[in-house]
Amino acid sequence: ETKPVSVSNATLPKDIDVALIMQMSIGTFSSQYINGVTEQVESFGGNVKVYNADNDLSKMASYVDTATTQGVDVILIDHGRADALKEPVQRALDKGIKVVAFDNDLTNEGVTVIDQDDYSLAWRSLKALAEDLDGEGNIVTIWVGGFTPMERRHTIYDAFLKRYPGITEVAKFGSATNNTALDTQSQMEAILKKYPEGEIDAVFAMWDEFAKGASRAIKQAGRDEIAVYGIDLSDEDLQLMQEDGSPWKVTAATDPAEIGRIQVRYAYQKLAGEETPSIHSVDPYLVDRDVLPDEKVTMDDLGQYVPNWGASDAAWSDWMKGTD
Ligand code: SR1
Repeated sequence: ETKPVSVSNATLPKDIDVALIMQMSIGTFSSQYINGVTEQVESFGGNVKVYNADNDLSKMASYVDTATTQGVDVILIDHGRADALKEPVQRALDKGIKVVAFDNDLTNEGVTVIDQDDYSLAWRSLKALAEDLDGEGNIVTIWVGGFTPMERRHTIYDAFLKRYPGITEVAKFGSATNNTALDTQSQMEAILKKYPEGEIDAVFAMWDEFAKGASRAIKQAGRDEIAVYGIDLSDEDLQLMQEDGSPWKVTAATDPAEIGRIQVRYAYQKLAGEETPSIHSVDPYLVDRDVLPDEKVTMDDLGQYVPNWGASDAAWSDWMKGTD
């Protein structure tokens, strides 16, 4: 049994245990997101245990039950789908555990679900692509189904193809594997052989692991007529975008570490008995390589070049800032 402890005017359980249950942990988005979660929990006091379900939804569901049986205070869920998770999540809620989810379609009452406004993410990147092509050209699209954010991005992609009838999809592929970037690179190499110079104008990559693989294949093949329009951003992605002759021109993104921090803040607001919303969409920004300086930048410096980029003021309570 944990005893309550006062943090300024907020009363929280003592020794807060947080279970972060992830559908998968692939690539730099996931690692920066985990850093954000860990850093925010540690700053408030608490311990995080990370469970990686290796893309197995039934394993993910049983991790939720394991955390519930262990009596953690908070369960944070990353990806996953309601069809697999709604029942174990309800068991956690019934036991009084606070649940905050990211990137899924859970609707259990009491759960806050945050996302990156995937419609907006996809539209911003696609609109830049359409304008750069002046509404006409051939594109390759890299996407994988079955993930809530990907399905939402695809809804906008369908609308985009209707809105810009002069833009034609010549190829589409993608899969989430343990080596997504590398596997994408090999598949993109095959596509480049199939469609010689002049037959592809741009690539729309709906995940940074896809954008990395496509960019490396295009650069190695010397196909500098092809530009990549992506989604997501990490320190590694920024380096790639800033390389000389990088095909990766534009990306639409939020800061994955900040997503993790917001998710934790909502959980701690719940622990403190505060009101929290059912949904929260974090606003994404468009990052064009042209706004970046010659010297290397990191995610922490990006606010100097992308207006409004940086720490969000979402889900902050006065007690968290020590101002109540
Ligand atoms: C397979 S889903 C990958 C996406 O999850 C997060 O929403 C990131 O934005 C990434 O693109």
